[in-house]
Amino acid sequence: MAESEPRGIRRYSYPAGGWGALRATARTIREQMDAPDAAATLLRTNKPDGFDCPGCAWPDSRHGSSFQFCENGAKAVTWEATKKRVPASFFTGHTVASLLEWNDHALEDLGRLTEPMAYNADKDIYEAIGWDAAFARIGALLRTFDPDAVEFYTSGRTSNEAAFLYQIFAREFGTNNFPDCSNMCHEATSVGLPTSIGIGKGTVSLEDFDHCELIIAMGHNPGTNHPRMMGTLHEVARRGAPIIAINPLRELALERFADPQDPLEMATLGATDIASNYLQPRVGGDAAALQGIMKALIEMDDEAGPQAGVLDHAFIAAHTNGFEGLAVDLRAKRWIDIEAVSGLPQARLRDVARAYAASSATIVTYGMGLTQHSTGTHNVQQVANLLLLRGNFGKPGAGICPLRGHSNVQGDRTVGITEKPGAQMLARIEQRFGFVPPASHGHDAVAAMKAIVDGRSKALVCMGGNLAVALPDPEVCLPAMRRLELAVHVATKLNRTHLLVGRHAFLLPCLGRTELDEQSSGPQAVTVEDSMSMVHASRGRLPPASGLLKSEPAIVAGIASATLPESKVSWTELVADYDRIRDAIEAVIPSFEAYNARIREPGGFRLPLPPTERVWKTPSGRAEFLVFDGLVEDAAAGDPSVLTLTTVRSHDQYNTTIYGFDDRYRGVFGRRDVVFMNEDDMASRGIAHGDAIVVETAFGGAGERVLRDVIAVAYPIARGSVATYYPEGNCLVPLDHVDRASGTPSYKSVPVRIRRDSNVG
Ligand SMILES: Nc1nc2c(c(=O)[nH]1)N[C@H]1C(S)=C(S)[C@@H](COP(=O)(O)OP(=O)(O)OC[C@H]3O[C@@H](n4cnc5c(=O)[nH]c(N)nc54)[C@H](O)[C@@H]3O)O[C@H]1N2
Ligand SMILES: Nc1nc2c(c(=O)[nH]1)N[C@H]1C(S)=C(S)[C@@H](COP(=O)(O)OP(=O)(O)OC[C@H]3O[C@@H](n4cnc5c(=O)[nH]c(N)nc54)[C@H](O)[C@@H]3O)O[C@H]1N2
Ligand SMILES: [Mo]
Repeated sequence: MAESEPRGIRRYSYPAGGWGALRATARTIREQMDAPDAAATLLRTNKPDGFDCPGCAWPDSRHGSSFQFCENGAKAVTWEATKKRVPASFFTGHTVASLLEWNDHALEDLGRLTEPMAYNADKDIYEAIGWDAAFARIGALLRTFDPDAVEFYTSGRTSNEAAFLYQIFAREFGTNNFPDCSNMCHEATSVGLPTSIGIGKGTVSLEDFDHCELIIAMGHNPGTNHPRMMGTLHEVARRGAPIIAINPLRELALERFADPQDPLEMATLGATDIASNYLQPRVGGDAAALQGIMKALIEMDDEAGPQAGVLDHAFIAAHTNGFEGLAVDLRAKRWIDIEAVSGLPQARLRDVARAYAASSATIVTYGMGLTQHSTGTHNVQQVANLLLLRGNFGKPGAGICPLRGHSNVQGDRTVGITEKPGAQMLARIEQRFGFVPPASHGHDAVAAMKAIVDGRSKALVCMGGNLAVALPDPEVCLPAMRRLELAVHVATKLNRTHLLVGRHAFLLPCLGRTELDEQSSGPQAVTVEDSMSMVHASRGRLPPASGLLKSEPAIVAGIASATLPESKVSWTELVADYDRIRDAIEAVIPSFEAYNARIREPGGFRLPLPPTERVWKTPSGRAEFLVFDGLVEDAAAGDPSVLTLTTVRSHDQYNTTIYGFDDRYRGVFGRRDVVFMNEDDMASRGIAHGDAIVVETAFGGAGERVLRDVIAVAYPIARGSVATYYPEGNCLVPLDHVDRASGTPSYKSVPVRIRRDSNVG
């Protein structure tokens, strides 16, 4: 057994943020950029005349009157604006097979791609190719496939303009196969909330955080993944409004945070307590916890009477359906089951119910900890139920706040990236462009990969991202990618998905957010939509990483013109001036009226959110309480030898982009091969801190999956729960382990058994 602290594992004894964040930023800048360039670039992040930070979708405070420091935003920006380059000659010296031995960090750390490349299967290398030749070859190949055998993936950094052109191209080509990163992320929100409140988006604005009396923060880690949100939480905590964190892991930033924007805290090495109450449910225990809180509320209401105001009966009567059904279901649920499944004692859930009943304006914020479960859609709907019980929609300081992932993942969906298009959008596409778009439903991300695995899909076009690595089940997905006839990747940096070449593969390097996008009518702006439905412009200023880069809209237009010689769309004209693309978006998507005028206003504009006016676009015209019969998420629950594994991001990564090997706030330095475990779960298995362990799935059939070469790290995590990093942990997630309602992979609820690795140590 291991004795003292394992290598690289030590407690981080400072608050989150603070000087540690400033130091880490300085290091990142040193590694990737020259300091003066970095300063000028970072100062233009999220400013009205600057670019939108590619880091996250949290909105900008009053649209950026002053610079907002953000460590992980700085990493995202400098990682894109790096001085490192991958020239075409690099590929001559490295076969694709040899590059596949490299890890995610090393590949991306090579720097920016600089020239279009085409795969030469005879030599197993990528070779430089001119843009026109690349487009011509891609177009000729695409024309040979049945359109429904081609997948068009979008990663959520794509601008509204690029995403819109991309969907128009794919639909004119003839398919609705639009896998996108949102399918792995907030699809449970997009599917769950429309049934509840009539729209699949968050309902709060930043101003609401100035008025809320309580925040319940569930399943997200803002100190790492939405650091600019920490400024907001810090303000809320300082004015004394309670913040209740519900997370199986103790996350430092939710406990204590020093705001680098606060000179006094920085000077005095002070910090602010963020969560006033921290509940650690079992992984996958959220639906049960939410039902426990609601059950307690209903019991309080039953006791105090309807006039006491525990529930907002006037709101319930005027605006909702289904309350009685929910109340009956919750009264019948047994505390003993709720406690067992949530892992939380009744008394703790009652505390939350009391705090909630005392607040007249509550916001619930949530992230992947809620959505990436086989019950993801139900989890989200239980959050909506909780908010509806006290009328927490359509009043200041209240609402639901899903923390979206990529900086424009929400916008991509708004402008038409969807495998299930509505009739209205299709009719408007036909009206505006004069072709008949297909109506039959296409593939989401998991369905697309299944079609590739089965050989039904032959070609894949990726607008950014690292699809094969981001999806579950690399043992199944990676080999399947090698059977593709054609793969086309529009990208800024090299990653493993680009190396899973089939017969034909192309690597098309594009401009990033930070770079000047010059088209024939002059410099262009693109637009993006943040987590709070604000649409605004983003203008890059840096000289492009190479003279050979093209913008994403220009690349879509190039592929489209070459693929569809008879196209009804004037691709060249649209790309010459992005105002024309926005006019076309306005013609197809009704909520964008006066698009070009409105994005010229500083800060942009907000898309309509009917629930904020207590208007419910559901079939009944009311908000719906939705009963979730179940409590238990996975079949193996109840078997004490089975633990539930969740996969999380470290502080030094952006999804599959691994910036570095530290996870400072969780006390991990220079390694990622760790599994966080509860000390009691370790003791009962004879595992010591630092021991090599084997993690094996416990689905109970043939073909269980195994993760080796990892160590156990004792961590304050709920009993019965374990956590490891994404994407390393993806080998434990079967491709069909998904939320049936939304198709979201259940990356955060994998039943596993863990034992000491007897071959090591
Ligand atoms: N720096 C940085 N920023 C990012 C990203 C990044 O990788 N790096 N990714 C972007 C993207 S695409 C996304 S989607 C967001 C992701 O942002 P988050 O949603 O914050 O992402 P995760 O790290 O996956 O995990 C979230 C939290 O969920 C908790 N959790 C795990 N399982 C459960 C559970 O069963 N119940 C509850 N209640 N909590 C649970 C984990 O302990 C963790 O604190 O961030 C975006 N921003
Ligand atoms: N186990 C597990 N798996 C997960 C998750 C999890 O929590 N656990 N989270 C899921 C989630 S929420 C998401 S969103 C997905 C992420 O899935 P993806 O969005 O597919 O993955 P990323 O890692 O964000 O993609 C990184 C690549 O994007 C490219 N890129 C960067 N900037 C640009 C740009 O401006 N333009 C273009 N064209 N390309 C660019 C670079 O080449 C880079 O290598 O992963 C999912 N997978
Ligand atoms: Mo995401």
